[in-house]
Amino acid sequence: MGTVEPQVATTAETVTADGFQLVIDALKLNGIDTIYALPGIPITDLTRRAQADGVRVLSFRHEQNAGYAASIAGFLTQKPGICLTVSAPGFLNGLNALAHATTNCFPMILISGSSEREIVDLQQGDYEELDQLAIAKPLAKAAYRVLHAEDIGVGIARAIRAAVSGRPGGVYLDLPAKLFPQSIDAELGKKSLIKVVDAAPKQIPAPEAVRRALDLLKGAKKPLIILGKGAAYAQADSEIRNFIEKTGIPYLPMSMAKGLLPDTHEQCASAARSFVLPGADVVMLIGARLNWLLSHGKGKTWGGKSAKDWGGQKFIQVDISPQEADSNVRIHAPVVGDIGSCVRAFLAEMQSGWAKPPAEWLNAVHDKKTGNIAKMAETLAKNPSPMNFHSALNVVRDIVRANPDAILVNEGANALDFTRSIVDMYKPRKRLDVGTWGIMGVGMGYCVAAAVTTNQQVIAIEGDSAFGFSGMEVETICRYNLPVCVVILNNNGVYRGDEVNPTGRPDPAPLVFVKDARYEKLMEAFGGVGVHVTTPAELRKAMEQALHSRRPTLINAMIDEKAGTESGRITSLNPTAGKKK
Ligand code: ADP
Ligand code: TPW
Repeated sequence: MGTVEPQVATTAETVTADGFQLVIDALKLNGIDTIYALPGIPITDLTRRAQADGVRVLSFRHEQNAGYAASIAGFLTQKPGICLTVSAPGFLNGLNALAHATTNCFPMILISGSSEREIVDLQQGDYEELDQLAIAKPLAKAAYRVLHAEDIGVGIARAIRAAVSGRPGGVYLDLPAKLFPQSIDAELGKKSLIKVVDAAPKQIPAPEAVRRALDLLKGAKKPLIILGKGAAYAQADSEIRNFIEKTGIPYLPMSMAKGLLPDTHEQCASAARSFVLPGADVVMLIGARLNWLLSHGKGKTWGGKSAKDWGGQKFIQVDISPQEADSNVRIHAPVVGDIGSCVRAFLAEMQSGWAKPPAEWLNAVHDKKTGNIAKMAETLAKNPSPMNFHSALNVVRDIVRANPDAILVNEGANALDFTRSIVDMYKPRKRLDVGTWGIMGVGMGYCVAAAVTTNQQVIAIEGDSAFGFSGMEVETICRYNLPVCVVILNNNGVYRGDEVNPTGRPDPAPLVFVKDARYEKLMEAFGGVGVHVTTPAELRKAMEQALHSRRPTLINAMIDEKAGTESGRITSLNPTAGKKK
């Protein structure tokens, strides 16, 4: 321990390569240049030697955050993000992020060291014994174990293909401790490695599926297009924009698809969401699932009479997964393929001419949208004391408009919902948030990966509860001196901070935190800049300084503790809050 080992061992007769080296070489051969890790037995030397060999190794304080970083690196780059952990507890800490990657369709590989197979299988009690492969399987798109050094090349190649091809997802790769010191002839080792060719092959949609979809869209009186994060992932930005503009159809971006076209685009219907969903007659989904975030395509949101009623829309679904269609409601026109190829096929087919949707529909959407934007502008212009979500986010909105290349990381409940609706995004893949599960804890891991993979300024808008899940990684942000500005919208608790313990006993209510906590001091503890602000003017100044300096900064923005709704916008899913009404 403690020294960098030589890359190859030389004896009198042969030159050998060990398992450590082959793993590093296999990753490098496939263009993987960054690992999000937390060292320990048996992968300590893997982190050390990877760094010595030119791989960027970002070392975290908790594996969950390393895993979230890897997952979002996968989303941003289309290459699998690599998370490297120790066995049993480290693996389990990383597993959350692996499941998150699978759920969100992000390509990621969780590589965990593991204990001795013979002892694990007989349950004889090894150091950190756990049957990791079996546990990972149901949560991963694929899971593999490599036992012999000569199979490392195949193991890494299979993991990469599984992560990025088709619908992307999380892959688990189990590397037992005994694998790393195994030596094989260096030449043989080199030959055993595989450079994966065409890891995510194009999937061309069938011409009849393309025509069926366009015929349906053409015949619509009130068409709508919904862009999901699959569309953002696909990196077919100009084709998607051309397609939307050529159709003239209003579109709604899902949260992480915001900015694919600027939110200020005249066809963007975000400000008229509750009008266009029930109003539309034909809806084209591009890289978005009809899951809970879209009320499963039915119920009152879609104009249905009750929670289970269909609203009568006809759906076109563009997705790489052939199994996705009909998951919730009937899909009249599934188009299976990668989004770039599908949209190109639509554009080619539309050469023969395309009429814009009826003016009646476009005008109705426009009027609704203009009215709602005007109402919001009034709210944003207010300057209440204490500061509330709106007055704080009005500042963030201006800062993002002035810095459209900055990446916005966002988590919380109210902090999430208000930011999503108030802060316009102008470029693709600039908004990263809680995703399909609405998960808290992605914040600081996402910030690290966003800064590292893009070198852009990162702004994180965090609820005070949300921040707590990954807060210790501000040390990581300071250690690597990343241009991250964290803004905590601090209302003293989960959702809000004014609840009291009804018994009168000294324990605070379960949703309430220490009042007026000085989170900014956490950043100062590691050499970053901490700022405590109570007004929009102070917030603006602090954010401008952070972006100008690119220094790690944490702004503790004090918000009215009475501001905020329980569960934010999803109160309807909360049984207790529902009963209270
Ligand atoms: P959102 O949460 O933004 O609505 P989802 O995560 O529900 O988005 O849906 C993303 C969809 O995009 C998934 O069904 C996935 O199969 C699909 N997808 C991901 N990448 C591609 C791609 N390159 N081409 C086509 N579909 C894709
Ligand atoms: C892994 C449940 C959803 S939102 C939230 C929690 C705990 C925090 C809301 O408070 P916050 O934001 O962040 O201060 P705000 O603006 O409303 O005050 N554990 C996980 N994921 C989720 N979603 C939860 C718990 C939850």
